[in-house]
Amino acid sequence: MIPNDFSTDGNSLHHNLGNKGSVCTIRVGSRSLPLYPLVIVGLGLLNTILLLTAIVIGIYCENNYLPSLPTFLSIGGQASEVSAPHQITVQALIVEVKQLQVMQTDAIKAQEEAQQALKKELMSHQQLKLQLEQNKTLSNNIQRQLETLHVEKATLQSDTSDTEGSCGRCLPGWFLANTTCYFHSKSTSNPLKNWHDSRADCIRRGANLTVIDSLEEQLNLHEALPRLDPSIRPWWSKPGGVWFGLSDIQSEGNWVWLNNVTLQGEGYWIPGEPNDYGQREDCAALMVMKNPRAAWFDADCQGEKEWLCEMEPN
Ligand SMILES: *[C@@H]1O[C@H](CO)[C@@H](O)[C@H](O)[C@H]1NC(C)=O
Ligand SMILES: *[C@@H]1O[C@H](CO)[C@@H](O)[C@H](O)[C@H]1NC(C)=O
Ligand SMILES: *[C@@H]1O[C@H](CO)[C@@H](O)[C@H](O)[C@H]1NC(C)=O
Ligand SMILES: *[C@@H]1O[C@H](CO)[C@@H](O)[C@H](O)[C@H]1NC(C)=O
Ligand SMILES: [Ca+2]
Repeated sequence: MIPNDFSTDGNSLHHNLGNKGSVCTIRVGSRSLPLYPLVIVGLGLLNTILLLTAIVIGIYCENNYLPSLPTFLSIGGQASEVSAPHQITVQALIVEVKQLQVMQTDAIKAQEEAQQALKKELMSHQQLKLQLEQNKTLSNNIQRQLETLHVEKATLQSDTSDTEGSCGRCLPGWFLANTTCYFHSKSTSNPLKNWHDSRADCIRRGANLTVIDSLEEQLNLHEALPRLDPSIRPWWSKPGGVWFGLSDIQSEGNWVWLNNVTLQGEGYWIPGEPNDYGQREDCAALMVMKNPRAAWFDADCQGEKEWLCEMEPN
């Protein structure tokens, strides 16, 4: 009878508390969690009180009934009737103590589980924090790299525009104007040459005397030449001007470019030019005048001057 009572009541209570415990475990990190220690302490105290009570009653009962044991043995049925209320009380108390012990164990288990879950949460939270920091650092690094690249790009762009002006796409000693490379023989570093020798020199350099195909080219050259050599002599001084690839050697007054294309339009002659002065001026030279549209004159092809070669860029 007694063991049966123990197991049934104990189980039912265990189930109840188990459910309660699992409910609390699910709500990890909620406000209800800090109540556990109080509950456990309360249960522990109650447990102890009940245990003490049970012991006291037990001792009391034993003392009470030990002397009357012979009576109990001799009388039999009568003794059982007398002892029954006390025995039931003790048994009930023992059962209750056991139930409380089970409850306490369950509560401790639930608390441990909750603590473990909390620890796990904290760990994953910390990991996330770490990852976030790493990502921040990474994105900062990328941002810095991007800025460095922007600076490098700007530097390269300015470098490119610098080299384009000199040796980037043209040979050393040549200069780029718009899309063409030019060589200007400066009187200081090159002896002056007549038109034919100038032409030969350009060919030797893998180029030609300059053919001015458009107003843009004329303007570009006019702008570039003074910057390269501000000391270009006035056209009337001897020997002045710069040979380029235009002549009327084949037929007087019929100005033809080196590529056998006849001069289209008026050209950019200085007023009064070409005048075939002395009837021996069949080659064209250019000057850097105030007006870039009035910069050419004809001169004796045997006269020695600077010259201007042109070549497509690499
Ligand atoms: C960090 O970056 C990775 C990929 O770049 C991403 O999958 C992850 O969610 C990020 N973590 C945080 C905390 O932002
Ligand atoms: C540059 O050259 C191109 C092609 O030769 C020409 O179309 C353009 O007008 C030129 N621009 C200047 C500013 O000279
Ligand atoms: C020189 O001129 C000729 C004739 O116009 C042409 O065929 C040749 O390609 C030119 N050379 C250069 C380097 O421009
Ligand atoms: C130009 O014409 C002359 C004579 O007609 C010829 O000798 C020369 O080869 C031609 N040049 C070009 C580049 O076509
Ligand atoms: Ca040209």
